[in-house]
Amino acid sequence: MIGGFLGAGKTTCVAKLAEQLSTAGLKVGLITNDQGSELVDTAMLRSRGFATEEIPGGCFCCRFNSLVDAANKLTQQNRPDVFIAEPVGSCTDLVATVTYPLRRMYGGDFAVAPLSVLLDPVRAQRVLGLAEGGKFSEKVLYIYRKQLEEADLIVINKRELLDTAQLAQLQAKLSAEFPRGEILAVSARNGAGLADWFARIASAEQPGGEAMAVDYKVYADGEALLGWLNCTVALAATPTFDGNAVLVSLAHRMQ
Ligand SMILES: Nc1nc2c(ncn2[C@@H]2O[C@H](COP(=O)(O)OP(=O)(O)OP(=O)(O)O)[C@@H](O)[C@H]2O)c(=O)[nH]1
Ligand SMILES: [Mg+2]
Repeated sequence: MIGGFLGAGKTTCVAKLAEQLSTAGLKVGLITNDQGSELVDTAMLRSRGFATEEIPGGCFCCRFNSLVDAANKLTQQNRPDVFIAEPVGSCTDLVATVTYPLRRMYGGDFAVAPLSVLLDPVRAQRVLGLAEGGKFSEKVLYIYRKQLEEADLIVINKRELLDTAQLAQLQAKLSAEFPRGEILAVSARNGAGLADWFARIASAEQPGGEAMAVDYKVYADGEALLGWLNCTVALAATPTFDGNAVLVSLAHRMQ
């Protein structure tokens, strides 16, 4: 499982890991997950030729059966050696809701790799109080911090966005506040650090141990504070236009 908050770079990393495993001769099956349906992540991964199943309409931490169904569908398609699953970016408590039941009910069928939790370093700097900028409300922050608390591997992605001093400061802050997770720094965009991280995932199983305590009332309230927009839009015009410019302008207006 490759988790982490919204926009941390999960899908980008899933595609990179899938590419690397395929090159090494392994068959991969990818599982995407989000609140809506017809997920853009699924379309993106399928367009790159990967066998992909999606679990729409809620996190798979609350829909364990649909996760197993997705794995079974992929098994029928191409018998993957490795499944890579991307949970919804607002999802936490994956050890209790996915790893434990997988082990208990399907222990002989799956070996579960360490849980990676990605983070966007610019957001993390703000959220953890290292830089000025937008912060989360308390209940969303609760989810964000729970994700990091649960991580076996805390993976700082987009590391090229920070200079060396900023990266060291973020690493120190993370290891002080979330001492359980091992901290890695990668860039899915330029490939830095990916080989080490992927080797770590491939060579170990998720350690056992107590599941963390989660207050599901706060968790649910936090999720409810986040907004999702699911829609498909077709734009057409007779004179040609710059699609990127349209998207940038739309994003600025939403912001
Ligand atoms: N600068 C930089 N951007 C990156 C990197 N990795 C991913 N991104 C960008 O971050 C944005 C989000 O990436 P995704 O892979 O879609 O992130 P995600 O975590 O799957 O997002 P959700 O599924 O929506 O939660 C995209 O614009 C990516 O191109 C990186 O290493 N550096
Ligand atoms: Mg994604």
